[in-house]
Amino acid sequence: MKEGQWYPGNMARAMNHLRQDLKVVDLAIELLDARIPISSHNPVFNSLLEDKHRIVLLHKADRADQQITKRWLSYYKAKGIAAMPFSVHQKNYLSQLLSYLKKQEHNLSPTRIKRPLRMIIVGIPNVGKSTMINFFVSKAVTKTGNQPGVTKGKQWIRINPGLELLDTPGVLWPRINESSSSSLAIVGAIPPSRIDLQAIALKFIDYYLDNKVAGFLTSRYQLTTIASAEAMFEQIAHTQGCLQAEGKIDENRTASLLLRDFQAGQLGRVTFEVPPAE
Ligand SMILES: Nc1nc2c(ncn2[C@@H]2O[C@H](COP(=O)(O)OP(=O)(O)OP(=O)(O)O)[C@@H](O)[C@H]2O)c(=O)[nH]1
Ligand SMILES: [Mg+2]
Repeated sequence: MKEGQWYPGNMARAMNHLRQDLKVVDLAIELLDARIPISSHNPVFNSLLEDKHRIVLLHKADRADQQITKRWLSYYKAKGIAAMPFSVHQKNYLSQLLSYLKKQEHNLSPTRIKRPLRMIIVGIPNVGKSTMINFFVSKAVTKTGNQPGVTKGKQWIRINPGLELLDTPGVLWPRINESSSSSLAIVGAIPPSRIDLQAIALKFIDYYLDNKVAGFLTSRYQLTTIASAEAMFEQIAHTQGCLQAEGKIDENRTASLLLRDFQAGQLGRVTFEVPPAE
């Protein structure tokens, strides 16, 4: 995959719109994927959100390794960045966020007279921005889906008379390095049509091997041994019947199956990126 290959014009336009929208909001919530907090952070946000009160949510925490999420929270705390875990499958995370917002209300925009607090939700494609907003209001007010690029334009949602949220399209940045692009592909932020599926699937198995969680793969796919990524990939093709007529393995089908199972939460709670050493 070439660097920057999937930075289409519509994303550049979305980024320009974000710049405009930021002028009218009091607070920005950046949704990161709790499994890849490094690769899911859009570096452009650093300058874009510089003057904004920012909260980082480690979203899809229900899919991440709990111990590593705790380490990430300590990391942000040490850096003075407000960060919380989040998941639409755990109500207590929402209460935690709401009570944090309540505490902040008075500090934010003291000049704000009798108008709702305005909050923008930003993040990479498919990280769960629209779903998170629906969870907030307990109904489907925004369109969601397990593919990047579902939200096409901005949408304001009134949560209550005191709070409005702005849903935005997911944005990536122009030159993503190779390691981040694999991570982004694994969690589904980059569409499969734009990636070398098999190469990503092998990297994915390597992650499991490096992080000593390959047991999730052996039990799901009835594998007999933990071996190299290539050997495991081949075994998975066989046990899952991803074969072509002459008995050759169907690499694309095997790779798609792996990524689909991972994205459906069938391959355990795994975090691929740990906080940088202090
Ligand atoms: N496991 C899990 N899945 C989630 C969570 N939140 C969202 N999802 C799933 O993530 C996928 C993407 O959700 P969306 O809300 O459409 O993502 P988005 O960030 O709005 O995506 P774009 O509009 O394309 O930028 C959907 O399949 C959701 O069901 C969560 O907390 N946990
Ligand atoms: Mg969306």
